[in-house]
Amino acid sequence: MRTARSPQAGVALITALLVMALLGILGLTLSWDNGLDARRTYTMLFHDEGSQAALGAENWVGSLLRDDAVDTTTDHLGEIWAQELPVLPIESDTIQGAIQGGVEDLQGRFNVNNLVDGNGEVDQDALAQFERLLVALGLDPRFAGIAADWIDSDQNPGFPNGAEDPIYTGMIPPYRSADQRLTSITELMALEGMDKATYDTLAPHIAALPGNTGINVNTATAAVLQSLDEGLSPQDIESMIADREESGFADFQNYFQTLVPAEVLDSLEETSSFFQLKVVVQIDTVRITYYSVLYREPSSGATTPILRSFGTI
Ligand SMILES: [Ca+2]
Ligand SMILES: [Ca+2]
Repeated sequence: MRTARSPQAGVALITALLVMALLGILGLTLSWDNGLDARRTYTMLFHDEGSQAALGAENWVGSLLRDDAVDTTTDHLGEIWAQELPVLPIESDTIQGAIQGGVEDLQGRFNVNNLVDGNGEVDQDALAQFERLLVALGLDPRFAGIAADWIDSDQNPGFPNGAEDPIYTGMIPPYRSADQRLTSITELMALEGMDKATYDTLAPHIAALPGNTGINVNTATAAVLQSLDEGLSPQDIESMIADREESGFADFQNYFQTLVPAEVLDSLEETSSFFQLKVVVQIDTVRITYYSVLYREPSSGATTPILRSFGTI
């Protein structure tokens, strides 16, 4: 004889199934959270390891530059420090990755802080040189006057090209000019009329170094060489670059004597004190880009980082 199942048995079965389902979801959530936690921890660990590797590379480049100062009397693009660092593997029991990078001579560029003298007043020779650099790069030369106003200590707009606070405070959002030397060339993005394309074209040829600095003709970019005098033709620049190849100019003062005015000749050098290191470290999926401006003391060669940044200069 068949007996009817009790309704309580059905409820118990459904409850048991529900409990199983909930336990399943709970288990899945826990393992998902656990996976995320582990990933987060690894990322933090790899970021930390990557930063340490970048600082290690900075230290190594510092000793490379110090040795160079002790061993050589000039700085040129044929030297060891100027070569791109090959991709080096980072290998340990727990970490697999790679590190690569390079050093650039910042005195091969135009120092925008040369636009003002020690009193914060515009240096007319530097202003004219910056205009020539902009023209050499196919850019609007009026940015030279606008940059000079941004850096000079007064609030008198330069003529015909300039911009002081009345221009910037009228913008949305409003801001004010720096009226002091730059620590980063990225500040030029704030100049009146500046756009990304102009900035990107200009950036590889300029630097923001402390105080007034000379230009190293052995490492100067073609556009910076072109900016030394308006009489220089593109052919002159081609021959200059050919003549300095491998070991720099044999006698740069003699070479440039007839090519540039005396005040420009005075600002030329064949050694450098400011370098920019760029290091890229990749560990697992973590990628770190590290920039460091290095100052090398001329006599001892002791090299010190003066500005460090992650991600962008
Ligand atoms: Ca050297
Ligand atoms: Ca000003």
